[in-house]
Amino acid sequence: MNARWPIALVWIGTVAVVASCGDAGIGKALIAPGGTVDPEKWPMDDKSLCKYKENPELEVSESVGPGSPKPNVRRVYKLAGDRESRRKVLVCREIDTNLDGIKDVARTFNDRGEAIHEEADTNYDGRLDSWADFEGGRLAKSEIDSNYDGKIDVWKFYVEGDLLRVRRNTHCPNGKEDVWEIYVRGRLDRIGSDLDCDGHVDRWDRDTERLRKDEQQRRAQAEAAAADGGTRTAVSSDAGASDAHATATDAKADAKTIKRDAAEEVVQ
Ligand SMILES: [Ca+2]
Ligand SMILES: [Ca+2]
Ligand SMILES: [Ca+2]
Repeated sequence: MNARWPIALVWIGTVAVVASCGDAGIGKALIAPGGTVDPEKWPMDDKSLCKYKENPELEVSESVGPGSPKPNVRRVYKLAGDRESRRKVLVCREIDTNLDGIKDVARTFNDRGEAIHEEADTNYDGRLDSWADFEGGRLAKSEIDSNYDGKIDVWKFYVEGDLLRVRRNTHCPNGKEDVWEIYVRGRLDRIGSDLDCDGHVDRWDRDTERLRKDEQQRRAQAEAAAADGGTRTAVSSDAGASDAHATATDAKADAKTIKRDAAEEVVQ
């Protein structure tokens, strides 16, 4: 197991800084094409993401959000239920968050009021760059075009709202994932890197410092338990060895899962 975690973190940090510099450059105007910072001149067509115009049976309500001089929030409703239980249900809500007269984030909802999908133009260049899917109202998957080039390069997967895996395209020209981040109990546990762009992980980097601290804590607890029980044989080098084995097996299992996921994506 390679222990180059700090390098990996610095590298990802660098990517993030470059991305944010790029963001600042691209987003200087912070106005989508056709938009303007002058609310008096907001365009008639606010580039609705809720697509209510194609569905005349839907009801629309416009409201003023915090800090906005004019309505910048649109809610779209449908009528649901039979005659006795007829009610208005929110199906889509969209907002012009940077107040340029162009809608830039929209979320859809099911009949139970749970979020289904969200899409957003986060740098206000007039093109969507962030998509999220929800299951049972909780975030399940998000896809992000982090460098705003029109291609998704970050995929995040959640289980019951907790981040589990992140895949990134950082350097491979085929646009496919080349970095895999595995999270355990919400914490980044390891990073797999595909160095030669063949779709397989070549190197796993781990947070060795955290593993060392966890091991220290485990030993301290085991020693305390052994002292209580009158024996001090609980801690042995075998325990560390079996942990290391479990970790290696774990990483292999992940590599297999990732290969399988990649294969499934090819099929799709
Ligand atoms: Ca806007
Ligand atoms: Ca955008
Ligand atoms: Ca991209």
